[in-house]
Amino acid sequence: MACLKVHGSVFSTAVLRVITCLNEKDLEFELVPINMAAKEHKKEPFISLNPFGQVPAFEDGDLKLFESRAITKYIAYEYKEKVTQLISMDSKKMAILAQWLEVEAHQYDPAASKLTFELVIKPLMLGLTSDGAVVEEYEGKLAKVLDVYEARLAESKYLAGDCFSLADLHHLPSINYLMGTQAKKLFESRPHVSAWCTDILARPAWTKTLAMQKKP
Ligand SMILES: N[C@@H](CCC(=O)N[C@@H](CS)C(=O)NCC(=O)O)C(=O)O
Repeated sequence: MACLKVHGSVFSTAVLRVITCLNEKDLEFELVPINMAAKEHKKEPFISLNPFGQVPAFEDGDLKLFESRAITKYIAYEYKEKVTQLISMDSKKMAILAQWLEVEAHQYDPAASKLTFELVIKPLMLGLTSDGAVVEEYEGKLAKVLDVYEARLAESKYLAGDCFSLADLHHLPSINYLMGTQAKKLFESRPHVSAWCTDILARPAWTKTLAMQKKP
């Protein structure tokens, strides 16, 4: 039995972020499924792992964590020697990487998550209708963020520099969902953003993560 455990649903963007990081590191882990429709994430035993009642929760032996970005940072440092290097040991390079981690969390994700909810979760998972006004508002917000990304990616292959890093990885779940919606135009109309999306979505670790959604 693997000592690394991820508790959550493979349809959650935050859970997919953690699983992709584990796959980049080629680490074995156990997925402990949480039935969100049955509100298992709001009850014991899950609530003892994350008192905020949100997936994912993570265990590495005695260490118990929640918040997907904290979990991926832990994995990237703890298993830094394994396979893909997702962080930098150089303080200046790490500062740039950390800057783009913050951009993803505080500039990109609020717009991308709202659009994922309106365009994917509401119509496909909850059987609800998307709110057109909200979609228009958040497409505008995401477009502004992606204008900054387009300029950055014109000078640098990946967000933090020449190599794929945690800063790129954190975007994968929402980009993947949004590419199946009308919001894909925001990514595809910006050539450098489009090339970056194609590149990171083709990573074997991401393919392996997506395959977990197809398992019965
Ligand atoms: N900042 C948290 C967000 C986690 C989060 O929003 N999880 C969602 C699924 S993607 C969830 O559990 N939603 C159910 C709820 O909030 O009740 C993280 O990155 O782990």
